[in-house]
Amino acid sequence: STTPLKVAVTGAAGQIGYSLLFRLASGALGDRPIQLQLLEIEPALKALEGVVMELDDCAFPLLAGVEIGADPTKIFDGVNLALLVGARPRGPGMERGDLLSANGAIFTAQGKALNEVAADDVRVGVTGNPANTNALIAMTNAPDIPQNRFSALTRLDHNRALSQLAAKTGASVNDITRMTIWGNHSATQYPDLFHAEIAGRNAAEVVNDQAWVEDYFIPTVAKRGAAIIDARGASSAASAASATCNAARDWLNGTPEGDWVSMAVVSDGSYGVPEGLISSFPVTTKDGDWSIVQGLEISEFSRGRIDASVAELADEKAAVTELGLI
Ligand code: NAX
Repeated sequence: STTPLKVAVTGAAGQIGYSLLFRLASGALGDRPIQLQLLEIEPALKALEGVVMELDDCAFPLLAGVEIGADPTKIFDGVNLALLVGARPRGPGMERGDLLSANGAIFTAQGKALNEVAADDVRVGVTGNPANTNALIAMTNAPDIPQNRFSALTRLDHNRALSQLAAKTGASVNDITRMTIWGNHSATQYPDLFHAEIAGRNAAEVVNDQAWVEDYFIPTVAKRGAAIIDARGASSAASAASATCNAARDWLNGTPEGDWVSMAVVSDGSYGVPEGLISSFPVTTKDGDWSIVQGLEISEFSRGRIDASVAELADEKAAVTELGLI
């Protein structure tokens, strides 16, 4: 029998968790059995027990076991994949510095625990916001884990961009390849369709409407999270869970020939993004490793957008450095 893939999920009793756990257990990563290791803070453990009861009640054939707890050094023990979803949301009157410190405390501790107890092949995907900077904090606090094992989620933004482009052109999302999200998972992100293709044709040429790209496509994708909060009264959860699964599956199993995905990963200086920042890039994956797609021509328009988002990442890095978190 196949050894189960040991998957940690933090913030497992939260909104995203409520969607994510059931997707993972029903085979979103493939047909290998999985063991779920669920981390929550003490006050949420009772609610998490209820979620585990529901997981049990699904009788998922691939679910080999579930363990829950509030101690990351126990929950992360031997994990092959850690999905860091739980984070401190911005409360009323909270300044950016307060938000970064609150999350810094979470992601320094989790980085250290992963460093100590995770499996040698661990991959760490950060969904909790501010995702790029939380990933940077975890990575920096886990010096024995190779830096390329950390990534922050921009796949939801990527999927949103696919969906908007499909709606505009009448194409199916299945026909769209090579979409890219650059930069930070924030309102400054740059969804880039200039290299995207629709059934093999350049997407920007198919759209042929620069005003739509600038005034509709980019802001709609970048501000979609806020639009969902407005409509639903709660932040995106099912779509975030779905994207978290897509990102993990492709990281572990590889991207299709001729296509790529967006992942926020540590920069090696590609495309002028300062080395060491965790920024979203077009990446291909193979055998559990990613590589940044090279050689794309960046127009002046794209350059300005990428630089603006990367500048925000550099600011966040400076702020967490000043706070002593990295
Ligand atoms: P919820 O507030 O519903 O759930 C978060 C859970 O994390 C809570 O149950 C809380 O108890 C738990 N938690 C807090 N501190 C923890 C710790 N130290 N260890 C373990 N668990 C801890 O939020 P939810 O809607 O599930 O969103 C989770 C995170 O995803 C948020 O930071 C949110 O901003 C972020 N998002 C990221 C997205 C992305 O594309 N990267 C999109 C969706 C979402 O906004």
